[in-house]
Amino acid sequence: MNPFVDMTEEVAYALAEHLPVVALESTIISHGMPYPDNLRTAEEVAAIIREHGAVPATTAIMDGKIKIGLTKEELTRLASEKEVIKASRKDIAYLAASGKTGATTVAGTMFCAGLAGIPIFVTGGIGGVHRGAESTMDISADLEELGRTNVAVICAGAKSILDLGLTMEYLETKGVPVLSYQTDHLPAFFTRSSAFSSNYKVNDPEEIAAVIDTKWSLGLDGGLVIANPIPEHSALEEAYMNQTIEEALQEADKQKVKQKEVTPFLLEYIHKATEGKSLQANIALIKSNAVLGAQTAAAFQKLRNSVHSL
Ligand code: PSU
Ligand code: MN
Repeated sequence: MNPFVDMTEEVAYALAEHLPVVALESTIISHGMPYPDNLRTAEEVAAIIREHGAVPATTAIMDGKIKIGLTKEELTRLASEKEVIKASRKDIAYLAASGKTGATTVAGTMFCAGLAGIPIFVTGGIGGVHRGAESTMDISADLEELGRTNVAVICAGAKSILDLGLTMEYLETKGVPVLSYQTDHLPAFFTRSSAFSSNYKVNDPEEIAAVIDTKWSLGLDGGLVIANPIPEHSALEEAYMNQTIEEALQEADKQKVKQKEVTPFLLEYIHKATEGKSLQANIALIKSNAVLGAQTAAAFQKLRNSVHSL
């Protein structure tokens, strides 16, 4: 095992025994939701994953160690401390070398999960190509990571703070399949559909597991996006959300928000402007993703175990 990696016993045991494991990110805790909702949600998501037969493994860099699985104390630190660094691929080496602490984004978590050998990862929404990226070049490192690291990401699509059309183009260029769960549409995080279609509709966890397994068996390296629409009763009104997102983008422009601050700024603005409605939606969709993620991890592990026992 890599000397920088520090895995909990629970996760190490599950991996050694070929039991289903689900990786979870920590930027959603430190930068995606306010305290204490973030801590409560992280714990509830972990509980849902356990109830559905998989072991949750939240990743982060803590005091220079790449953590695979967090204790309650570590989760609480990430959820409540103000100055936690948002850790994407580019941040990991510095944080590990200097003994610092950071919460991993989708890109950061995919890297850590790949290092630990965890193929399935659950989150809320992925980063993507920002609106206006043709002049700002603001394209999330999440997309590059999806192009290179063998981890399947279960999410609720991407928020329309992004340019969803350009995000789909970029994923296509990188060879990343976008599968949508029980729908042909690309879900847009707060809403169950968008103006875009996914690449393929998938209907159950076994079908998802088969695509993942086949991809990697063929040597088609890189990730997959599995987009699970937000539960119907938690979805928000599209026109209302689009207007709020417009305001958020204008405010970010006015305040000249740049680089890694852009996404957290927009998320916080939307949270405040919707008086918590966006937070409730966020919590509902990540719990729903946790169910599908645990089921997919179980189906994928079953496939892999049956091959190994031949
Ligand atoms: N989108 C969300 N919620 C989030 C994020 C994105 O709806 O919490 C976080 C994730 O950690 C994602 C990161 O990986 O923001 C993307 O940041 P950036 O756009 O700076 O790459
Ligand atoms: Mn960016």
